Amino acid sequence: MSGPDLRRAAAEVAVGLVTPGMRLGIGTGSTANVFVELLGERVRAGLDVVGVPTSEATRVAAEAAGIRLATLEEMPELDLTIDGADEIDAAMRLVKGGGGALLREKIVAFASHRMVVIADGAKRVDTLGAFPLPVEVNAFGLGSTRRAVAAALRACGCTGEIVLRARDGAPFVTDGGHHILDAHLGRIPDPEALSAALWAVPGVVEHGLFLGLATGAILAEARDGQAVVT
Ligand code: ABF
Repeated sequence: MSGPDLRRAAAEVAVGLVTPGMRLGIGTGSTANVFVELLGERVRAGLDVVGVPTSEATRVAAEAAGIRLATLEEMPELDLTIDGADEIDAAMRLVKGGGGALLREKIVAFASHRMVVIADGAKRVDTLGAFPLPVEVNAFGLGSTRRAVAAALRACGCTGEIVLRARDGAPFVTDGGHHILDAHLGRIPDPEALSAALWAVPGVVEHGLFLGLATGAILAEARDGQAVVT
């Protein structure tokens, strides 16, 4: 049972949560892309929903799938968001942002009555932090912000390398025009404290700790060659 099979199994269950007339937040990443594909099939078969994409990449994919889209300005309250994650713990606290869409993902999740994570069961962790924590920062004063982020991490008992995310040899630029610092922490003993400490740093736009946002999770794992979804 491969990763793509598991992602599809989780996405298939998530599509089953979608009912006619729903206002949907549509996530970003490889699992969310499968959800978009499957939702597009339901839409082309007559399902009437409206989606708000969490990234330009998802907007393009959803448009190609024939899914009717709106902006959060047009539709500020959503019924359900389906999105991936990089890590999820037992309290459904998440690390997200590996795909660089964390700002819009968090705004959309916050605007939703329900947020359901879809992922390969391998994303389940006991303690967050093995996946580098993305911190979205304003390009202005980047060097100073990076020092302040490092101090905030240390104050929360976190240490590790902070890497400016790059793509094609240049700093990665998010849909919102910002950069991302990836903090290789190993473990995050107190996500709530770290979230607050990062938000206190001027120049930090958002970070990849999603706390108190996920209301459900659909995780697919391989057992005896079959995908088991929990
Ligand atoms: C997105 O899903 C990102 O926040 C995250 O990096 C990504 C990971 O999921 P997948 O493994 O499905 O690509 O929401």
